[in-house]
Amino acid sequence: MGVVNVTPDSFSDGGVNFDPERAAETARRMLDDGAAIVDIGGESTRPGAGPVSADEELRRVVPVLERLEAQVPVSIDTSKAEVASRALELGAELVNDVTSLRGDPGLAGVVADRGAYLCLMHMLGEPRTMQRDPRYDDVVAEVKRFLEERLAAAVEAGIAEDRICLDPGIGFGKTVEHNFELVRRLDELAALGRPILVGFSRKSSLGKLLGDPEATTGTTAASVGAAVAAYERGATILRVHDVRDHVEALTAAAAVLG
Ligand code: HH2
Repeated sequence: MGVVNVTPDSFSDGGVNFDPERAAETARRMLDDGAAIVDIGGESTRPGAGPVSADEELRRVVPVLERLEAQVPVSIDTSKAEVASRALELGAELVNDVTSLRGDPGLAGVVADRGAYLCLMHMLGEPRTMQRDPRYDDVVAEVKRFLEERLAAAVEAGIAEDRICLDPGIGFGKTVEHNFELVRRLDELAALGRPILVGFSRKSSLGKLLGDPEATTGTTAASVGAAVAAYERGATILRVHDVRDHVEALTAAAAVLG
């Protein structure tokens, strides 16, 4: 899954794809580079980020979706029913909701009515405050319990279980060690029976691991290392910014692992 942030302020690619023409070009290039789907988002959820209105989010993503003319497999990274609804009309097939249907009471109905795919992600708190001293007794057990409960709520709301994937939410209310432990024990989340999505790409834990305690991003090489490890532990969808590097590495890893 290639990441296209149509935002001025995303943590690693803020501003790069803010222009709709440029964003559409990036999305097409990611497909050429081997992405199966591109995740288009109009709201940054980086630590400290504040919310964006539905009107502003629509102003950002609709021109990109229009340019792609439903010719590219698209995931819409949004928590808002109104944005998801318009994106699905314009050809998106998956709704990637970092709030796991807790942000907008109308979103579950939109996903259910349209028969869209859905990603449910774990987040502790909200982006504005989530990195202030996150604590768990057992991070994997708690994330698993949360995802199990949100999966049940989504199914209860009429969304077909076989359309749902789950995501531990790397960096969303977690320390460096929490993030690595979640990938190390990913098999426990995979035991929920749904495909697992992991988004470690460029995240600050990778920069911190490599010795910079103030890092806000990680390198491509470190991202690829984390993605290959996640794949080996059972991840089936890797959400990444540098598509070609990841596709090459994962192709080699798949050949070795068989
Ligand atoms: N991470 C980000 C955004 N959306 N969605 C899922 N399912 N999983 C993730 O790990 C995830 C996500 C944050 O990364 P990015 O989109 O690059 O940055 P920003 O939120 O600043 O736009």
